[in-house]
This record gives sequence, C-alpha cells and structure tokens, in this order.
Amino acid sequence: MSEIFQNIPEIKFEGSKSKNPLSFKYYDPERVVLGKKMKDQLPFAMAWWHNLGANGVDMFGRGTIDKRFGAEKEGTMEHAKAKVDAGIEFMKKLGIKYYCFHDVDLVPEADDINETNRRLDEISDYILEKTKGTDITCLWGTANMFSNPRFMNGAGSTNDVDVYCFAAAQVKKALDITVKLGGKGYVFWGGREGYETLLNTKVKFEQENIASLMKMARDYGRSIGFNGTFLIEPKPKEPMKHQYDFDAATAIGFLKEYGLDKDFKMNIEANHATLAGHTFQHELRISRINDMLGSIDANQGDIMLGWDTDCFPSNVYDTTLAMYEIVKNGGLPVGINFDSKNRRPSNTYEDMFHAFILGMDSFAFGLLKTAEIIEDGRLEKNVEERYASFDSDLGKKIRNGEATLQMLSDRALELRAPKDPVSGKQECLEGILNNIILSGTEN
Ligand code: XUL
Ligand code: CO
Repeated sequence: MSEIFQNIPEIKFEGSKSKNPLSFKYYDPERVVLGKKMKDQLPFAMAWWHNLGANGVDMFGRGTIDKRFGAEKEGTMEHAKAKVDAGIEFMKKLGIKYYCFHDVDLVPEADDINETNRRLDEISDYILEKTKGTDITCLWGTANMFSNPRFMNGAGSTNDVDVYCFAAAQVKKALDITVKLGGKGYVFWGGREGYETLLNTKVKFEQENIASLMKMARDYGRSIGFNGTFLIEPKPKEPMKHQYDFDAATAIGFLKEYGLDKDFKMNIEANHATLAGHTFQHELRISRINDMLGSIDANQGDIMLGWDTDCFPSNVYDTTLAMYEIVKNGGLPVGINFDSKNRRPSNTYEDMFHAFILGMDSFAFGLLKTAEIIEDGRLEKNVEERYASFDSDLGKKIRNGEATLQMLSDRALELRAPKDPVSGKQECLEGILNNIILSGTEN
C-alpha cells in the first residue's frame, strides 16, 4: 500500500523547547504521570467523520479539503477503503490507538438499507484485516440518525412508527459493527431528538419512546456480547431548537427515570457544554459526582461564534480543569475522542497532523498540571478547610441525616446572630492555578 501522508514522519516527543511543528511538546507517551504512563492516562481517539470525512464545507461554500486519499471519486466503496487506509496510517504516525465512527462515516449510504448493511459488513472486514497485528481498535460506535431526511421529525422521538423502525435497524447494525470492531462504548447523540415547536409535539410520548429504543438497544447489545458502556452525549440545541438531552444533569435524570442508569454513562463534549451555558468542567463534575462520567468528546468552541464550531482544543486552562475531573474520576471507562475538525482554510494533510498535535499536547499538558495541582495540594486543602465547620458534632449529625429542624433552630437561636462570613478566596485560588499552569513541565 502506498503512503498517503507523504513527507509526514512519525510524530515524536521532542519537549517544550523544540521548534519542530511536527513534534509533541508535552505528550510523551512513555512518561509516567500519577503512577501511569501518559498513553494509558490519555486514551486518544480519532473521529472518523471529522478527520477522514469533513472537507471544510460550510453553509456558504463547498469543500476546501481534498479527502479522497487517492480514490477516484467520493461516495464509493473504493473511497470508503481509501479512508480506512488513510485513517490507519494517520493513527500510526501519531501513536493514536482508537477511532470512533457513525455507520455512514464508514460507507456511503445506499437507498436500500439492506445494501448499506452489506457495505458495513464489507468495510468492517476490511478494517479488521488492515488493523490486524496493530494495537488500533474501536473506541465507540454510533448510528447517524440525524442526516438522512427520514429523520427530520426525529429518530427515537419520531411521530412515524416506520421511521422508528429504521432508527432501530440502524442502532442494531451499528451495535453489531461496534462489537465486531471491539468497541468499548456505544453512543447515542440525539441530534434530532427534540422539537422545533411545542405546537405539534407530545414531549412525554417522545421521551418514553427514546427510552424504549435505548432499552431495546441495551438488551440487544448485551445479548450479542457487548460488555462496554452505553453513552448519552448531551447537547442542548443545534440542529434542533431544543434537544431533550440538554445537559448532563438532564440526561442523568432521564436515565434514572427510565431505569437505564446502570448501563449508560455520559459522553461529555466541551463545545456542547458551552452551548448549554456551562463550562466543560461543570459538565464533567456533574457527571463524575453521579458516577456517570464515561467518555469525552474533546474540542472547544469559539467565544466569538455562538455555535458548535468543534475547534481543536488549545485552551490549556480548560484542558487542565478537564483532566483534573477525569483523574478524580479514576480515569475514563471509555476514552478521549477528538470530535474536532480543522478550520476550513486549514486545507492540507499536514494541517490534519498539526490539529491532532495541538489537541494531544493540550490534554497532555492538562494531565501534567493536574498532577501538579494534586501534589501541590493548596487548592484541595482550601476546599477541605472551607467546609471544616461540618466536622463539628452538629455538622456530622446533618451529614448523617440525624439532625432535626428543631435541633438546628435551637442552635441558631442560641447563637442569636451569625458569625462574620468567611472569604471564598476566589482570586487567591485563581492566582494559585495560574502559578501552577505557568510553571514548567519538565521532569
Ligand atoms: C454533534 C456531535 C456528534 C456526536 C456523535 O454535535 O458531537 O458528532 O459526537 O453523533
Ligand atoms: Co460529539
């Protein structure tokens, strides 16, 4: 097989002083951080759709990036196979072990779903053959239930029972392929699961149907040997005006309501968090404290643009705070998928590598700084001290559920007036964080 990314070498760690753009400055796969190798702390994945599919097309113009990878025409099985070849070479050169896919990222969708399924069998055989003897494998799979016009009124939330069956058929096949490719997760992102107007919508009816589809998927998945994690990827809007999986708190409540919380966790995407008016760290924290943090889609928005720009992550404050939550979670059961795409004017193959180097280095930097935050101890000590009043007998009774309103009221009346409130020290803590982030990263 001929080389597709010619003139791009294997990307190596060269350290923060290196001026070579095709090198890692912080991601040093073998370096041990917090007792584990970086490559094990950071299970990076490539999103098939953005990296091998997205060609820079936007609402105002056609593509700028040639992603045929040597195939004659797009939308053919020859092209689907060229994407596999390109993807594997790309992952090898960057040292990335995992990939994520939608069914229709892998093959062009046919008019007849039977033919699409046949193509999926063929391409998954091809992927297995080409990844044999490598450590490259699937992180998670999903079904695209938002692009095809049949899903314009929703997939699990559709008003049309036949469309519901097509959604089920796609989920079933995508689960088959995920299991075949060794995937650790299966994702539901509800791009069309929401509404444009309440004037025509039965919200409860639609939510019950989404839950039923997820239950059927869980039962089918477990029956074919899928032992991994089912995931919901919350997003508040775009493409719909309102999406039911608005944010982590909403999605977790939904899973609990329908008894799905033992099999499902969250796949938190940074840019979806910001669209919901939250920070990435907020969504990770809410998931973590509910034991629901499963995986992340790494990217970032642009504060000048209000939509899902899927930029590669470069903000090291955000990656540090994200890695802090991930480390406190004991890692991720699934992994870190770069659901990020090159900007439209970044139209060369080399730009694809620069983008991943940026993202991988930003997360590696975040991991190194997380280790420092923990070893330094000032931030965590402050949090413990802030709640120290609850170490009192009365505080313990409140925490244990042994307190009564009468007891607490008696205490307040005895105090007559509260003590002066104690500072939250926000600026001091932000200074400490700056101090840690701006110090070096060398061993
Ligand atoms: C869309 C999005 C999807 C999901 C998978 O905003 O993030 O690509 O990650 O369907
Ligand atoms: Co995503």
